[in-house]
Amino acid sequence: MFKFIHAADIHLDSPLRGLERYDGAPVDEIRQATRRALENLVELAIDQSAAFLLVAGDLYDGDWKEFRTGLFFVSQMARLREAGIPVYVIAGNHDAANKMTKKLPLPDNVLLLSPRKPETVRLEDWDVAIHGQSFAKGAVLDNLACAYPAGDSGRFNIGLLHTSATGREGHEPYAPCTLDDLRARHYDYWALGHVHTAEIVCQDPPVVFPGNLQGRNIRETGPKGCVVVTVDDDHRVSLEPQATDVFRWEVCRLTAGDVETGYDLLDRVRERLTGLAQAADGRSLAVRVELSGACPAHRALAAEPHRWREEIRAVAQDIGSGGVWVEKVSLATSPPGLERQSLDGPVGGLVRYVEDIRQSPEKVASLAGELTDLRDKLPPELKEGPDALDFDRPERIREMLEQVEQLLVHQLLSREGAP
Ligand SMILES: [Mn+2]
Repeated sequence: MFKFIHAADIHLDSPLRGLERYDGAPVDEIRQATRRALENLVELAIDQSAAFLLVAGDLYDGDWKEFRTGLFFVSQMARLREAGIPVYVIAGNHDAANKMTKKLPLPDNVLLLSPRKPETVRLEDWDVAIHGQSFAKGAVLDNLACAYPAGDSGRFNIGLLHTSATGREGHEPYAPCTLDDLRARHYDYWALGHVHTAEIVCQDPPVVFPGNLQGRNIRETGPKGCVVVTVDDDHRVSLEPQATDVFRWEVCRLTAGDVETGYDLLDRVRERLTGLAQAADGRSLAVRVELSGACPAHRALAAEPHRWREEIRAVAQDIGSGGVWVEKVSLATSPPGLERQSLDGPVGGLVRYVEDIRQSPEKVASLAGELTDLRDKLPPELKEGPDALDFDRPERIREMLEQVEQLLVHQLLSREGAP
């Protein structure tokens, strides 16, 4: 029996984005988060007496801005050397061989596999063979897995691969491969990297994305960490995900339904944020609060959105031992059903017109086309990042239409002096 640890996408010293401009944001905690997560990984490997550690690409976020990034990695690997734990690393698209201009000698327990061709490392103590290949350049579009060698018979064979597999939303389609491509190698475990959301692609043989070690923005939500893999004497595998993150991102989605007043809604938000803070187990949290649904409270929220956003921030402030930060509040509630239907005249017509576009994929697509010129004029923060106005995604267009509808209805009704 032996254990090993499978990690990927450490993105050491990558900035965490989305809270920089927040008053009182825990800036140091955020800046150091990827380093603390790496320390947690190293401690875990030592605690578990791991036979070895695998890093399936994107150890670094890119070329080091300063040597300190590399030195920090070296210092952590030296701790593993003292514990007798070897480390096998492949480079991914972010730290591909042609991107890294600075170099430091690695401790002799660390091996970075070749970018030229698949390399095999045999560990006699454990009867293990590790097959892997680093990315030579950032954008590898070839199917690397197909060139991996057949497994050694009798050994526990591991494939170490940075890949988008058959494609995952939000991830560049690098070193693509299918599950059949992987199966054809007859390995006992595929240690994948690149996709930041943890996923067990297949149980038999295990094909695993551990996700990244530390969430870096609101798209990387929930616990982040690595997988502890236990292999018994018959080469049966059990998987145990372990969190290594020190700062967590969450989205709190709340469908308001029957909520009567803004204060009732605050109670619901408080309850949900308390639950998230408990699950975060002492870590600081950045939460995006998304409120939707047709509810009587809508009128009050739509009348004073700025005030209710601040009320929600205030609720977050007194929750949780590690601190809860509201990354953003999205107010997308709507008037209760009856009220909505009873809208007549031009306002009712407007609501039905917007609804008609939202329901029709063709109309959404044609609207997206009309918005192309606007895209070129957007400021950078609206072109990329978590809040980007991404006109290529139909669901984003529908979301914007809903917001536009609410804004217009509210403005029109309050000008008319209607109820
Ligand atoms: Mn990657």
